Amino acid sequence: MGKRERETYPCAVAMATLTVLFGRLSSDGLLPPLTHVKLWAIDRQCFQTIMMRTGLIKHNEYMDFLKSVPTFQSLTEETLSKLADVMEETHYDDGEFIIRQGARGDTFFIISKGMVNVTQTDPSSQEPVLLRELGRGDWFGERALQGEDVRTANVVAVDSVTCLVIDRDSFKHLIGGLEDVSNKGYEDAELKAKYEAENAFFSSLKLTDFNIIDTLGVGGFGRVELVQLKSEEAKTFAMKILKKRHIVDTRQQEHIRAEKHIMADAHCDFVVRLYRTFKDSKYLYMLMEACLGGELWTILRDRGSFDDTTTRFYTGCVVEAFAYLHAKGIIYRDLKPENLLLDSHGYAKLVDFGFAKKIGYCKKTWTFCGTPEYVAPEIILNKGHDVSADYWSLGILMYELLTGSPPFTGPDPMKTYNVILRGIDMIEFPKKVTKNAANLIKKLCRDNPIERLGNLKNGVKDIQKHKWFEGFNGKD
Ligand code: 6J7
Repeated sequence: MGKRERETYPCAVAMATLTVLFGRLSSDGLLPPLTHVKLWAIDRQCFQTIMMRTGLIKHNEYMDFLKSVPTFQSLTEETLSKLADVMEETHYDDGEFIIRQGARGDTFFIISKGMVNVTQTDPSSQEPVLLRELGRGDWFGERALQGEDVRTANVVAVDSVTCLVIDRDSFKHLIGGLEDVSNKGYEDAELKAKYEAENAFFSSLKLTDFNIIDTLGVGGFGRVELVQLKSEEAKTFAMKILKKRHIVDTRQQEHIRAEKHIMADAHCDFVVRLYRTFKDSKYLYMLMEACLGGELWTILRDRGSFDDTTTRFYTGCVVEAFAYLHAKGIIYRDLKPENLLLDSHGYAKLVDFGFAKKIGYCKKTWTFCGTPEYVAPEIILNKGHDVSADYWSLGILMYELLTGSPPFTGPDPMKTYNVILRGIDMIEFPKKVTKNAANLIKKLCRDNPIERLGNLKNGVKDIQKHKWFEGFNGKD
């Protein structure tokens, strides 16, 4: 009987139209009714069913959302379910303070919609300094729960914002112990101030403040010059000079814009810094960090291939760069030895962000891009791709560094794509590729993106903890 009722639930919502004469109470008795009122009434059982269903739908929504946030992907279903039970959805309007620096705090927040600005009051000027912007999937408020109850920064809603709020007890029992949460390191205010001072310095410069010392490279896009500051000759940079005409002819406007925004915002030791851009009537100029070790590609070409240790070192640099970019919701999409520059200490850094895109967490994108030999099967098949396409290309890079050429090649891109679609298991690995290296490459180059290492529940840590990286400390 109960089951039948549940099955026919939408029709069984027993509603009745009632016409009621309401009386109004006053201190000295019942007043005459204001108007005739028409009501829809729902009986207790239907009401409870609706409430239960709504609750279940919300619960599932929260579970799906939590699963999409990298930090919480290591939690068990049971813990996620408990979290979804205790979370309270709270809405904030544009400009509203969600957290105020110095106030006492008892709650932890996960953003499910909108953006917030995190600011901190500068001790000297007492002005708020913008530390960072956070969006959907980001979280905050852990510091007061770990330390002395006091909020260490302001968090202010930009537009309308929805947060899922968790109380202190649930935070402590369910997520406080997560490594990401307990060891969250921030680009602290000091570093932020350093970048701001740096920005102010570079903003004050003009093109005429530089001398050209040498040409680092020339291509169809334009050229890259090694430049120095006239006022401080020890300060050298790489100035990429792009022909505006070429950008328009090759429809690169969007790519250049993405490159500029993503690189300018990337403060990672494994990503080439972009300090500022200039323009004149003919050219765009990108003032970048000079990496005088040149392209990894040139060294690979001269040496033929690298040994296990060298490959591990360069691969480790790329893993760090990807960990940084992916944590910001950015996919890179153009990994290859040509796009890795070596700095004066020999570290490899990613450059050329023309195909990079901010997609956010657990979102996909569909633009076909990349270098044929490095393109993941889901890109070829136009199934939509995400950060896992970068991990595919990491496997290809490892193979190319170890052997001198990528595993999937053909006389033209179409043939290369056909070979890629046959899969990594069709490739015979040369003997010099060690068992552990081959194992990692195969795990990175799984056809199915959801089975790829780097894209599983422990994220990039699975790669860093793989046997091939054992004993690697980034200084070999
Ligand atoms: Br997000 C974020 N970035 C920072 C930062 O650079 N410094 C500090 N102190 N806090 C930062 N936050 C978050 C962090 O979760 O802002 C929250 C303010 O409240 C802070 O936790 P809280 O001190 O509880």
